[in-house]
Amino acid sequence: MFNIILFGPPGSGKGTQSERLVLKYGLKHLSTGDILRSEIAGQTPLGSEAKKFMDKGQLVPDEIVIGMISSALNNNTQATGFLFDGFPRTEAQAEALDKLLKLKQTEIGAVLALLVSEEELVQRLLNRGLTSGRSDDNNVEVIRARIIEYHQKTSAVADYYRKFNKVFNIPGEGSVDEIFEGLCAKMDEKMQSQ
Ligand code: B4P
Repeated sequence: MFNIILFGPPGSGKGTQSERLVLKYGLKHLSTGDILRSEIAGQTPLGSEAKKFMDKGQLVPDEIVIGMISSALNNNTQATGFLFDGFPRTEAQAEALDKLLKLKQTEIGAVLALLVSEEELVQRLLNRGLTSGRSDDNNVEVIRARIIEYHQKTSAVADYYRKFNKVFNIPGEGSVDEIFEGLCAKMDEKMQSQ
């Protein structure tokens, strides 16, 4: 089983590249952002709680997202590997994920970190906001708040996995194809050395 985390700030291409990586490597895609948006669309109690945070550009509380990932792992016992997209986003989430994977006698094989400048992130998210209908994409202040949350809480996740030599930086600017090639080169190298 080979599990990866696709890591990076909001708008760095995690969702875009995840779609391609899961097709190529047969991984099960787990995106906490997608799960939260489907809870909001289904008007569930979890969704209405999460929306309060997402609309302000804040992270949803750890206990909510850790519970979601725990259920998703239990519901996908046949998976041959997971791609975690947008999770973990805090050190507490990273520690919880490691414990959940250990119970399943597996671990994170690599953290692929997409590097993108802040101005490019803001531009991409504003562009997506023109068509996505996402309330967290169409307001520059909310976008900046998401980037601040990333620096204050999420960048520590990379430091956590760096202690285990699992973080690999991948250039995240350029065409979607070029970035995908960079990701695949590192994936292939890590899978072969496993
Ligand atoms: P997410 O759904 O994870 O969304 P994201 O970080 O905004 O986007 P992503 O990085 O996947 O987007 P992509 O670059 O592909 O999170 C949304 C919110 O949910 C969070 O703010 C938080 O509130 C909550 N949440 C989710 N997980 C959580 C957790 N674990 N804990 C707490 N809260 C959590 O796409 C961006 C745009 O760039 C697209 O329009 C795309 O087409 C474009 N793009 C992609 N690659 C490009 C390229 N190479 N060149 C130009 N444009 C590109």
